[in-house]
Amino acid sequence: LQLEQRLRRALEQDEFCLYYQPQWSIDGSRMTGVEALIRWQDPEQGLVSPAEFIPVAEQSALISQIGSWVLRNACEQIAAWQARGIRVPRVAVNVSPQQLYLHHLPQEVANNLQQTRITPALLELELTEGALMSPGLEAVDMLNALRALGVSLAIDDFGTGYSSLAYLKRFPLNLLKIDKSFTDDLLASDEALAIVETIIMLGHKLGLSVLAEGVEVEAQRMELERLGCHQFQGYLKSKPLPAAELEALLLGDQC
Ligand code: G
Ligand code: G
Ligand code: MN
Ligand code: NA
Repeated sequence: LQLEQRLRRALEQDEFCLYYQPQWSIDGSRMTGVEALIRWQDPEQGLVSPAEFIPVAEQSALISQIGSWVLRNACEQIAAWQARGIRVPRVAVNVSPQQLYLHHLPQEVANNLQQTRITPALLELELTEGALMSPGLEAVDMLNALRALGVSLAIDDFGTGYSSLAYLKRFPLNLLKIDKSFTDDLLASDEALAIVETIIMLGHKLGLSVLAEGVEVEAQRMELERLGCHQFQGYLKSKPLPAAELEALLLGDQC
């Protein structure tokens, strides 16, 4: 079977699940949020990475169905945690560029908020620079509509795309996520250091929070802290976790 057909079947048979990777205040003392990351448990091949199937889904209409599944599941999970009195951190969901076009994303988000009755500020949408710069997309209007619902907006993989600074100023964003490639080179390359420093300064000046992705070693975290970065995410402190493992971490935190 082609991957595309297998994905269609996976949706019907409910073979996807979400893992959650914690995000931390830069000193590592507080969990500030989690990023929801899709996983596919294929009965034939085991766990399939989204790096493998998201690009395929993005070339067909499937990405809108998978995107809808992710959004609904994340909201339902937040609702379930809230109902159980678990102190839920903000949950970030990745949005594919096509979801901005194929869908009325604000309406879909509004429907999910209404159906699950979650606190809107607990939901964050991660968009990419490329998606926001797409010609013909009224990105500012869409982002304003999303913010009006009370959800939070982040730019993923920041620094790798081609966003214009003029646009950045007009977009009602909350968070810049520094791409892992810059974190990787931070300690070894003056250029990477200059870029990271500049993104952090930009965040400060525009009133945006800045999060560094892919932090794997303590020396990276310390350097980011010195530079004034607000948050980090990475294997240094935690990898993406199944919901039950995240819950254990959250409950441990509370007592
Ligand atoms: O979690 P992992 O490192 O395996 O993710 C690999 C890639 O898949 C990353 O680029 C990540 O942004 C993307 N990805 C993970 N989950 C989702 C999702 O729910 N929707 C979209 N569009 N991309 C996702
Ligand atoms: O494209 P996006 O930034 O959404 O992708 C996040 C991806 O990065 C996920 O696949 C996640 O598993 C991965 N990831 C998160 N933290 C680390 C890390 O510290 N090291 C590595 N190698 N990958 C990471
Ligand atoms: Mn992401
Ligand atoms: Na990223």
